[in-house]
Amino acid sequence: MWGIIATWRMAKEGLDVAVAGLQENGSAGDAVETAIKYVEDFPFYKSVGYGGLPNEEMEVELDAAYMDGTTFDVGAIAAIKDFANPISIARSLSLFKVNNMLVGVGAEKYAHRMGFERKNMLTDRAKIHYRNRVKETQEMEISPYSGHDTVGMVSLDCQGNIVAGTSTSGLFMKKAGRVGDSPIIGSGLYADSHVGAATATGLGEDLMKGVVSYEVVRLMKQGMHPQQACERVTFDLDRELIARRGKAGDISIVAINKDGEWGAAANIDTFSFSVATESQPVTVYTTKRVGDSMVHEKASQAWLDDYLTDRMKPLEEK
Ligand code: SD4
Repeated sequence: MWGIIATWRMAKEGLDVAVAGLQENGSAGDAVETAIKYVEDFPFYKSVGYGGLPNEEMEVELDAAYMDGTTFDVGAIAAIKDFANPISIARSLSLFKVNNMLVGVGAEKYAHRMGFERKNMLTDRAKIHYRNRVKETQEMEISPYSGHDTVGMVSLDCQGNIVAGTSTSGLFMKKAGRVGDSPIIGSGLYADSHVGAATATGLGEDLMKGVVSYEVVRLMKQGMHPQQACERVTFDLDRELIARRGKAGDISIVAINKDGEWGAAANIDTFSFSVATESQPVTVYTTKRVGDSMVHEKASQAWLDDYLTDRMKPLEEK
């Protein structure tokens, strides 16, 4: 039995490649790294890797993490600049006994020493987005923060190993040095091969308040189905945040368990996710909350195409 589920439609093409490996008895670790690298390399996704939107100072700072649910090895990097594949750097850090999470200059020194590919991650398109946003915030007093497409992925392989990974450029226009939930074990991701794994996307500052990925795995350990666990954690945190703080940021979570069952939930109407298992080809769903549960709908080919067309359309300077 194998399976893989990831946040957003943008993971689809990466999953296509990863699934070929899983079908051939490949490892969940390789599946997650391969698929996330694919997303990192694609220049039109604005919140991951190359083409990711920059911080306030027009610099792209990237966060990524990797967790092996069998050994509990964890590796993470935060606020790293100018490296092509943060997920691979995070995975390599997971193999050490200590120094598993590196930030900023320290992370860059490590990546350089290990021979990871250097790359200027700021694209001309991202610069246009940046300049447009500066104008918009000046003229319309809108919040500068947006960008909500972190790739989070969890996978189960035929050997029963479960792995989780994340990669993001974080929030558009964030402060230099700001780190979200994505590289934080327990918040952005968590994996336990005896149970399952979960990963989140949304407003890191709020996701961290619920340590959501660990919570989902904890509930699955108590016997909850991944779908129910994702719903419970998403809706509970949404409710708590509104009660305590007046509003809740975006929360979206996907999960898989050791039997290859999966789940997804969000407190927003625009969330999509990509999933494949031994009994299901790569499928993209959109999902909406109806009452106290989520209703998943298979995305049509037209929706899938529109998503890409929209992200790849020419961008004009305002
Ligand atoms: C963060 N959670 O840095 C990330 C952003 C995100 O989809 O998920 N974007 O807060």
